[in-house]
Amino acid sequence: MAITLYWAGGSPFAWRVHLALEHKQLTYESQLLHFDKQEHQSPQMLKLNPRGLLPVLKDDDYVVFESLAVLYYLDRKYPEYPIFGSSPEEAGVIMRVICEFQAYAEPAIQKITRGVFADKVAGNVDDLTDAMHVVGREARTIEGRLSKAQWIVGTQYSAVDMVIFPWIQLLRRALGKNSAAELGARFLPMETNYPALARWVLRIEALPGYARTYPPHWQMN
Ligand SMILES: N[C@@H](CCC(=O)N[C@@H](CS)C(=O)NCC(=O)O)C(=O)O
Repeated sequence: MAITLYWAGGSPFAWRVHLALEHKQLTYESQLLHFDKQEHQSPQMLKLNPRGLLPVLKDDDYVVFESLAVLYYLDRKYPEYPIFGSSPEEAGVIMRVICEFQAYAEPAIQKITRGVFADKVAGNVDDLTDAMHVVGREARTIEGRLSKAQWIVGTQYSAVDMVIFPWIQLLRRALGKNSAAELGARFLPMETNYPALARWVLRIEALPGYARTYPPHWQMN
């Protein structure tokens, strides 16, 4: 077995795969690519994923992309430290909560983070405020789950935690910018507004191997 993960720092899709590899204690080669140098669009990468998107995972000769498919592959191929639960019922709930998050929360978070990082808050306040309402509603549901348990579904850290966590980190980073102060006023500080979610973030940050998944350029600022 020789696993290679092609990823980019700060990509929430790549981050979830990184968290899964660490949780499963797999040995893998980490290939950090840089979007600003268009490394994800090189002929070699386009051969692996014609869409030119990251993450891509290669395991010997097998190539898989689309982050959720990668998580699923890893769990089927390396069942130790399962990430899709310990029963069909639990797997169903994990997948359901992932699907709900991807359908309802992810587009809103993406809109907000893109707007903030592109410095386009001022021109899009109404749109971004609407997106924040959606995020608030979804975050309250997750807060409800985490106020009764340590992990989002079941009693173990699972794929649903790995899917949602990077988006929360990205959102916090975006809302922490001065230009987003008003937009983020009901979300930050998370310790006050979403205390169970804040404790869950700390729990994941304390996991072994977490530092290897952390976006390298975030360490600088
Ligand atoms: N649905 C894909 C989304 C992957 C994706 O959008 N990746 C972004 C990084 S967050 C990317 O590679 N963007 C490069 C580009 O758009 O050129 C997945 O789950 O893997």
